[in-house]
Amino acid sequence: VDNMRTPLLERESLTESPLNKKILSIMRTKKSNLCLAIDYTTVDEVLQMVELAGPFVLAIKVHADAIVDFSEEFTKKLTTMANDMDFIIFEDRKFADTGNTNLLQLHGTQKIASWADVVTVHAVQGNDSIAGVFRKVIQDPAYRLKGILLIAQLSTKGSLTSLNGYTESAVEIANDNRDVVSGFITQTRVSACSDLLNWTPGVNLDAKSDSAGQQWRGVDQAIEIQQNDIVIVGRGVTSSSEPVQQLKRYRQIAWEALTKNDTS
Ligand code: 6AU
Repeated sequence: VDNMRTPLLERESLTESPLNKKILSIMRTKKSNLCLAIDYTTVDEVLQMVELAGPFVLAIKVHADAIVDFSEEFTKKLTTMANDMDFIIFEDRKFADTGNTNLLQLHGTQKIASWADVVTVHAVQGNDSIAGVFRKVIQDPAYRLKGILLIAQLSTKGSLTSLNGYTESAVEIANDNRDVVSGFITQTRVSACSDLLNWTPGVNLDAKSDSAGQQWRGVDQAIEIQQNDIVIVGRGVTSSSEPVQQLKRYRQIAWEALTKNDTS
């Protein structure tokens, strides 16, 4: 397998995106390309896990709308922890509507633009409903949001993202909006461009699937064979009785896989 990845140090110095510069710098400093998906439903559980995971991860991913007691106090704590422990805050909102509605949701009850560094956006609604709206927010220093991840491929069984041309069209939207799109959510690396980061969910070292459509594979497959940059791990850590042990395990295996041929 050809290594499509440029060395991390080179990527960091080449990128014009402040968000990607920060991501690549944290990766190298913490030796971590691990994003933890914390899909717990209460603020206390989420924050307790953030406290444990902070030192080991590049990013913490949440689903704000799954947290039953979500509040502004929660996001204040989360941003303080992110600043102190040096990680990226990733809200997995998966925006998928008209540009006007995307904007309303970005500034709605959860005020996502104010506390998330990066959000997921589906490609399905097309370029004009994505680029302008997110660009306006990203360029406004009043907000924390600094980039979006376009969903190029989903991990789920039977996903429609594998229909002819879908993924390629998502990559085209990214190429046309490099100041807005920081990277992709994908299964297999979709772009050799060094400044588009490939984040991949569907990673678990001990299980292959849940009973609700999720498909998992190991880190070797995700990083070495499919050439992604960052692994997103959820229940492999969060359902374990020894999460810190699992955090160390995933972080080490993923980092070794990423930096195997990287001499920077
Ligand atoms: O390891 P898991 O299955 O416990 O968690 C995976 C996390 C979940 C999903 O909402 C999310 O990754 N995810 C995504 C994202 C990040 O957008 C896309 C996808 O294709 N599959 C997937 O699992 O929080």
